[in-house]
Amino acid sequence: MTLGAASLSACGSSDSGGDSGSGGSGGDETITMGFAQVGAESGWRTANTTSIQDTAEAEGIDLKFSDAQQKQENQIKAIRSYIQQKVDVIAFSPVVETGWDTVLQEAKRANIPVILTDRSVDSEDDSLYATFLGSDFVEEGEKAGQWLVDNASDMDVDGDGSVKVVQLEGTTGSAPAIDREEGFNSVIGSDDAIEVIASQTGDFTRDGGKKVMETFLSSEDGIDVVYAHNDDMGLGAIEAIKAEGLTPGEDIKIITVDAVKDGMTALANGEINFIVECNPLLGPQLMDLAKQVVAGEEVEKRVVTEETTFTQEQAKEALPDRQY
Ligand code: GYE
Repeated sequence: MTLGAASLSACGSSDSGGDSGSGGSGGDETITMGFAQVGAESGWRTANTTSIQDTAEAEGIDLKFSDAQQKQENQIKAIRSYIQQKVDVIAFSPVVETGWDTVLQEAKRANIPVILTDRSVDSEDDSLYATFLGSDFVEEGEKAGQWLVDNASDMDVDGDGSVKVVQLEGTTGSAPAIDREEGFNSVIGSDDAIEVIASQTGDFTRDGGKKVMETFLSSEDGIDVVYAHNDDMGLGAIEAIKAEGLTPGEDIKIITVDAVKDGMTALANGEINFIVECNPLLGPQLMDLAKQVVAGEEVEKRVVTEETTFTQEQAKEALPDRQY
């Protein structure tokens, strides 16, 4: 904690090396942010990127943006280049949870504060970042599991007394894949009839979801439910299910996470059965936090975004006003 405060105030002094040197009062001094994005793997990510870019522009923040194509080494390279360029603040969404300490120590030594956005890191040393802004992925997994438990009798499509689930995991080692699985399992454990019979990564992409689902359909008998860690993989699974001559949402039930427009449309059309929302519009909160951190103000170490869930009926109501 003390270390965190030290790195925040030290950042104020690096800021005074900037153009006006007015000392972080939030006056007319332009803040430069380096943002290392995960990639462009999903509809969620696209909406997240747009939110960050649009808000930076609206707030007059000079944004340096890079897309790591889902590779940790690319993100590390981008962060190192932001350190070299002496940006005022670095923000990034770590593709996987582990392996960040070295580069984060480099940022800390350079007195550049870091804001974790959307995904967190698994590190013993929480002085390596100023704050983490993002969803509670464990809770999202629990919400998905709870809906399945509450609707278990309708989910046993073949009526054999057991609910057989296949899971499409997000990127291996990523916070949302780890936490959404954990949250889901912790809740379905309360119902002996529910069983995860197969689980594999689809890397959060539509194509990945489709390919893994094709494999499941040929290797597993009696699949009742797909639990996909995001909408895109669920949408890919829908294609695979249709190609088998089956009806998604009826012959095989589908639960996903995100609630982006394509997912919500499939939910409203009856092809998906339930979606847990994960809000990608982090730009406004991120830019607020960046201003505070650069000004040397104390911020909460953890800022959780607020989210809901959607049934098919609720998706029909929400769709017309959906921004992404
Ligand atoms: O759910 C998925 C994206 O980290 C919350 O990443 C994000 C996840 C999101 O690829 O669609």
